[in-house]
Amino acid sequence: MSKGLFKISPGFEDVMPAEYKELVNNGPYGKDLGVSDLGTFKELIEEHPLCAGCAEALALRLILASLPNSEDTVIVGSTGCSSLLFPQVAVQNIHSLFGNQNAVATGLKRALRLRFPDKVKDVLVIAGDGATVDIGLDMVMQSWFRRELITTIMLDNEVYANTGGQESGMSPQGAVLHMAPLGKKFPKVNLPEIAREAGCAYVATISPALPRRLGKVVRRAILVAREIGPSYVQIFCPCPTNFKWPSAQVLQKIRDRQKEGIFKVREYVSPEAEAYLAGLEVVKQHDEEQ
Ligand SMILES: Cc1ncc(C[n+]2csc(CCOP(=O)(O)OP(=O)(O)O)c2C)c(N)n1
Ligand code: SF4
Repeated sequence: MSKGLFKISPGFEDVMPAEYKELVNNGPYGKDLGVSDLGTFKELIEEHPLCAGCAEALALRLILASLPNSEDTVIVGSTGCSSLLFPQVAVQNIHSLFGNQNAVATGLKRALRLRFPDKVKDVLVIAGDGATVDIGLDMVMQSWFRRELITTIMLDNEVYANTGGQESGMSPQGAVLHMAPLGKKFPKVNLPEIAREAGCAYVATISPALPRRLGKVVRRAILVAREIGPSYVQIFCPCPTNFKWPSAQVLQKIRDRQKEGIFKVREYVSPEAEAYLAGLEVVKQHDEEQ
């Protein structure tokens, strides 16, 4: 893949906004970056439409800074708050119909392997909890059963945020939301456990309050999905707008929930994936530097 992935069409150099020119001239391609490098390159245009303090936006920036091979990565998104950000990132991405993301990613990954047999092409799904655990669960699980070599990342904001606050399978029991005024009656779906049982070789839960660990987890998940099997990362990023938290308190709320044991950081690595990762010297070095 050319490092000049995003280009300004000839004749438009003078009229393109300065921040887009910066994205073109200082994107992440061909650099070995990690979350510690955020701020030294341009991964996202400033004026994105997500709310102030949105933990999904933070998680997305950290994911973008952790891709091991950004110029040869395609992200498959789904309808939801995160999809508003995708048109403005410096990575190739596809928008899929709500819930279809793992089916689209499966076809794409297979096609890329046929078209570029000698190249590594990473395919990453990034979708909300509604798209992953509710409407898309069938296709998510079928991709795991078949051991498709893709990474699935759920942005777990614990609500259908983009449509105004319905409860999702990931809303905690008792959660009172804009459109669930009586409180949710059932506990959160344990998707990490389901992912492990369904055949994922690497499963992790993490939050943007732990940026370096998030970077490490995303990197490991993508590397495992190259060779060993599907991987799943669940990022706890509750929605301040729907839970009515002040923007500046989101990370503290996440840390509080971790202290209370409501949110737990977890990592499952299959023995095969463990051996594979241990053999990748370059991963170890990078992880130590972060
Ligand atoms: C096929 C289809 N069904 C329903 C919708 C309506 N819809 C758009 S966004 C959304 C909720 C998204 O929730 P989630 O996946 O949790 O992402 P979030 O917005 O919370 O980040 C729904 C139901 C749609 N756009 N397409
Ligand atoms: S509604 Fe919630 S998840 Fe959506 S952009 Fe706003 S803070 Fe983020």
